Amino acid sequence: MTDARPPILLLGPISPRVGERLAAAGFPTVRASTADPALLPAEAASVRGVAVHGAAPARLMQALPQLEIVASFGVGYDAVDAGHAAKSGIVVTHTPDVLNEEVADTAIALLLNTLRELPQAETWLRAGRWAKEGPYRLSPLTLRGRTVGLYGLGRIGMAIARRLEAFGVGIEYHTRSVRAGVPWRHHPTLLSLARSVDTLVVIVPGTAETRHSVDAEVLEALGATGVLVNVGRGSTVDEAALIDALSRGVIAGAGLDVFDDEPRVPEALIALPNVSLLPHVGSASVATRAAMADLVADNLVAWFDRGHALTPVPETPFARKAAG
Ligand code: NAP
Ligand code: 8YV
Repeated sequence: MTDARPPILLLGPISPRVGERLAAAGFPTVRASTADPALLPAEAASVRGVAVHGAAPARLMQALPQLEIVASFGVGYDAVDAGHAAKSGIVVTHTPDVLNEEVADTAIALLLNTLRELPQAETWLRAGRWAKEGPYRLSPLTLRGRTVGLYGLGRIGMAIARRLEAFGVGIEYHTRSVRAGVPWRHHPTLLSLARSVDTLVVIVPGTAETRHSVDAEVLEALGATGVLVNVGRGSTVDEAALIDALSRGVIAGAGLDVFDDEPRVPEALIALPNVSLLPHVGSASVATRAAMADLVADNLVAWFDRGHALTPVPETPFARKAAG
């Protein structure tokens, strides 16, 4: 199935490793900084594959007449129009599994930072306040005795749950379908989960169904000692409702790695003392990002060499038609 290597478009701030891997495999590459069709290079007409970090909307795919595959950097592909790709016979790939453990580590770190105020304690030391004023305050919150509700129990949710088991806390979860072979209590609704736990960890994809599903009612159900951690997508949480709940003591704290309008984070959120905020670093180690870059490149190579992608998204389970 190997034929002349087609040009691949590298789109957005994608890891240089993707381009290096493709060049080593003999693929010519062209670059574009955004998905704006007006800014595509002249070679766009012959591009058959895209490697993208960020958005790949329908208008981009429509502007690439020979496009066969969009290889997205990241497991969440909410910024890629997979519905349009499916209708157009274009395969979309993502990078599942290779980042599970890194993101789960980040989720646990964020949970502990939020509860135990560890970033604030370090700032206290660095500012010389330990020596001048004495120890940092005792954290009002602790992980001890908590029950954690996982909103999402897929690849990453399972890696988080396995870690939480070792921490000796209660675990319950909400997903649309019951996950076989796990001992934890399933809740058929998010509200039922929130009523039952005091700590909610969000690790669902950003979809129309999950959008703003963590709303005022869910936050209120967590209660006054409640803590929210979001490592999924910012769109899942109603940020205005969260800021209101944190400001009024409806819940006790929140740890957020993802936001509704990244990289813009509301000043009202930054100003709150009871939040721990990270700039979407769930998978952001050199090693894990390299594994993600390799999977992006491997998907493109497998598609053009062997006629099938390694990790297509469920909407586009296609094999490649013989090149015409
Ligand atoms: P996954 O294996 O597909 O798991 C998704 C889980 O969410 C499943 O348990 C699924 O169960 C559940 N789910 C999906 N839609 C739902 C809904 N409407 N209501 C309730 N549950 C729902 O995905 P993953 O690999 O674990 O990744 C999850 C997400 O994490 C990604 O899509 C991405 O957005 C985010 N992420 C963030 C970072 C970061 O840096 N912060 C890094 C990697 C990934 P059911 O299908 O049974 O409902
Ligand atoms: C990446 C992620 O940081 O894989 C995902 O879904 O959110 C992260 O691993 C992101 O895709 C690229 O910035």
